[in-house]
Amino acid sequence: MSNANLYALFRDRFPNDPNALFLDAADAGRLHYAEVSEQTAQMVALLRQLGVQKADRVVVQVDKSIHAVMLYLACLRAGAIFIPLNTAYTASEVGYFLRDSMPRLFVCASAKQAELAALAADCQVPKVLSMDADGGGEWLDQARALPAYEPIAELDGDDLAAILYTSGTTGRSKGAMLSHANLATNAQVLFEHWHWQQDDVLLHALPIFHVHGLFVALHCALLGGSRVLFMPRFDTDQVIANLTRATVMMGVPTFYTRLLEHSDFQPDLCAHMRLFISGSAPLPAAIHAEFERRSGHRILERYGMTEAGMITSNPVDGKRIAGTVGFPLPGISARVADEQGKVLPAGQTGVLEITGPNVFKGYWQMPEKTMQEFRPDGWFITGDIVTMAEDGRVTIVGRAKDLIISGGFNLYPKEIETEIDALPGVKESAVIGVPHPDLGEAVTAVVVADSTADISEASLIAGLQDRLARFKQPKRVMMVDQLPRNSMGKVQKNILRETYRDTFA
Ligand code: MLC
Ligand code: AMP
Repeated sequence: MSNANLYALFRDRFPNDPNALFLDAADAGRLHYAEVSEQTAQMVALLRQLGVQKADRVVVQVDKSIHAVMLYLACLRAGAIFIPLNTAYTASEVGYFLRDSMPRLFVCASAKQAELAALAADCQVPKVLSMDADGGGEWLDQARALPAYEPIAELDGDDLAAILYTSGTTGRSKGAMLSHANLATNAQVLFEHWHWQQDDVLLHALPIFHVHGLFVALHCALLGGSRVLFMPRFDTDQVIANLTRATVMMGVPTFYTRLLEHSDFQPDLCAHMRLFISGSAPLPAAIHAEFERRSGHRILERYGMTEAGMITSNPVDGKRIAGTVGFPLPGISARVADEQGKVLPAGQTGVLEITGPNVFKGYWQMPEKTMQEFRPDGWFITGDIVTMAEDGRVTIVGRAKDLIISGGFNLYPKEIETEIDALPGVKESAVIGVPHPDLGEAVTAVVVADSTADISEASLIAGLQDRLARFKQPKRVMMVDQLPRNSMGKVQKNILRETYRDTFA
């Protein structure tokens, strides 16, 4: 039987040409495909020296860089489980992930090492090494000093490749366990479905700690042996300056909104682009139309989630309809059901349920939680409210989960409410997503203070600094005397959303 290690699949597709470029990070360096094998083999040697074995977890919180991509590929190659963390997470958030995942190794930026190494020791993590985007840090120094370890770990498709944390309705983040086969099958389907070509050049401005930037974008390029214009973050000027060198761009809707706001964004920049892809959050139909007017391209919108990779996509050849997320990808079955799980006829609104080789292996050490999210017949309940037309085209109309999507990052109000409620002087709070022209939705907190407390919007936001990553902190806090509740005592968030809908207009 052939090796199901995802790295082996990529390696088989690397171009033979020794000059074939993989990552082009401009001033931050370039990496050829020929160098990937050598660099990852040295990193595998270091993983082995550190005692990282198959199925051991490696938690990584580092800035986006070529080296970070090599570390990811090295973990795949060694059969270790890669756990990327958002670089914005505070130490207290990182502590939760270390305790929960019990890694053998934690790799972090030098600037944070002193603080995080103490925390990691507290969490019984045996090894902490630093790695910096500019090539500094212990990880690279030590790896470069070692002879390469060439073998690729022999794995089964069900062996885990990564755990990606996704927040939950209860406020506790859950680690979605993704196998080598989950990632490989999804990558191959996207590669075919989006007609990926070897000479495609991908403009990559997404973070690499999420499904979108790490798997969807990089895996397509790796399967094609293609070149990637690898940017540290989304910077509108930089993206515009590089568009004429690219053929494919993947982004969250905020990328497209920001491009349209820039007066230099003109059709000639997009003349040889093949595909603009959007996902992770709803793309407003008005942006879709305006983008077509300004660029001549109809954005291809697709839909997915951490637990399942990509689920549906508009077609490359057929109609790309604004406001819809297209059809279930090949090999993935989808149905729409009511809350009890009764399957509904075409056209009716309900929760999307799916099954397929892309669906994850469950939440790390949360068997009950995993069971709740699957139907007895094995279908996964996405929590997205959709309609599916006769021909299978899916339109997302809402969410059954209390979730905010801000600039493509998912946030669960419960986690933010828990932190706000713990602040002195707060009686209770409700956190909602309010329409925002740049981010899609912006986190907004509605807070009731204790009768004697002297608290303000500014003092509350200041109180959250060390507790929540910046992107989770409310952009506005509204002080009220009481929260609207229904007869069951449940806070009526729909009323709050209506009341504050124009806050960022
Ligand atoms: C940054 N900030 C955010 C934010 N990003 N606040 C809310 N939501 C966000 N998404 C904070 C910053 O810390 C800063 O705080 C302030 O907001 C303004 O920052 P900015 O300079 O405007 O932000 P920027 O760095 O440009 O980032 C915005 C962004 C970025 C949209 C480019 O967030 C981004 O790249 N998002 C992509 C997320 C993504 O990859 N999602 C995929 C998930 S996978 P201050 O106050 O300190 O200045 C998934 C599955 C699927 O969902 O289907 O793909
Ligand atoms: P995450 O938990 O970060 O993986 O985000 C997954 C969620 O993002 C999905 O369950 C959807 O609610 C949302 N999402 C992803 N893509 C789209 C899209 N194209 N349109 C609307 N929502 C989307």
